[in-house]
Amino acid sequence: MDESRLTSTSMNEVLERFKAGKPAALSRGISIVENQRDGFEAFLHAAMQTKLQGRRIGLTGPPGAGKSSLVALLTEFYISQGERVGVLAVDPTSPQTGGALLGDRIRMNDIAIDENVFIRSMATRGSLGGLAATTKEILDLMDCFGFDRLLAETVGVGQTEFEIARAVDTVVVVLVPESGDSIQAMKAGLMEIADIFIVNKADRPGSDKLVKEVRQAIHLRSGHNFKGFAGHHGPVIEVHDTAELNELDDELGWEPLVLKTNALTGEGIQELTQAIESHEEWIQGSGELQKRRKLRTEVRIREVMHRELVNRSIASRTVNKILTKRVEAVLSGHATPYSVAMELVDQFLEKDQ
Ligand SMILES: Nc1nc2c(ncn2[C@@H]2O[C@H](COP(=O)(O)OP(=O)(O)O)[C@@H](O)[C@H]2O)c(=O)[nH]1
Ligand SMILES: [Mg+2]
Repeated sequence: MDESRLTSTSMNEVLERFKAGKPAALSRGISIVENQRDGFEAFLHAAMQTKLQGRRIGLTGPPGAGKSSLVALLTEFYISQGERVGVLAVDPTSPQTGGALLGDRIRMNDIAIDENVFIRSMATRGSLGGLAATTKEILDLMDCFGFDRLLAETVGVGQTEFEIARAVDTVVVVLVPESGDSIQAMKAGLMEIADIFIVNKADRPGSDKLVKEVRQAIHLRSGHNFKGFAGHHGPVIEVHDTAELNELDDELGWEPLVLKTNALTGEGIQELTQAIESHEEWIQGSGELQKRRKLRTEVRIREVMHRELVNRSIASRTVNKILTKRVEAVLSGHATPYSVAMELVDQFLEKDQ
């Protein structure tokens, strides 16, 4: 059925079936959010009347690094532990959509029919509110559907991936020996978001070298932060701003792990699951999870506010009326887009509240 034809009655139906735990309703719900169907925010609000508590793992890295293969192996592992797993793969580089993205993995096909697994792929299309925002909303929706574990695969690394990374608890960055620009990418900020580095395709030449390089980069980074600082138990260096302080906290508590995997043979997967578990224990025990969730919630509220304000100002009659009139003033040189915009914002905030 064409989602755009959904009436609000059928949206309610979807909601009811969603709450009853029907995977088909989750699929429909995701489409509603993805396409920002009228009333999708009310839909999310109704669906989210429950605590979000899925454990969230994000995998990011260059195309072809083996993220999907690793996601398949992780999924297999978690369902073998009796967990219910939700997978969201965001791949703007792939022309394919739907299950096709993951469906070409024989392994994925195998697990895709398991009732404890839900897999959804998403291209950029349909993400009207921005890919990052939509992805986060879909993750939330999947979370309140009740998965124990959420796996998010994104192609990175760019601003979108950084944002999505903030929506998960543990970020796994997947690199491969042949992506020569890996270290370059790290300089662009990968170090900030990675909790675990995976050097996949361990069967390929150069993987040990890459592991070494990544470890060096990690140490260089902490070396830089701890310039003149004796070590973890030494005197605390002077810190001038909170961002720096947070980084310092991170450094003291968690140093990214670097592991090698071969997703074709499954080599290193057990170590990966252990690394994820250690990281989860650390974020829970250290209060970092609490901190991340708080920040995440704050950002989400602001994003929704931002979207709402934009939509309301577009629909505002006051704004539209003045806008039409003031365009002439700009054209004749009596005003500038800036003065008019300021006037409009002031008017909008006063009159439309
Ligand atoms: N040789 C080798 N190939 C791998 C490994 N992991 C994945 N691949 C292959 O690399 C290709 C891309 O894998 P995929 O999981 O789709 O990568 P993604 O784009 O990061 O999701 C596929 O053909 C995989 O079979 C590995 O550890 N070794
Ligand atoms: Mg993939």
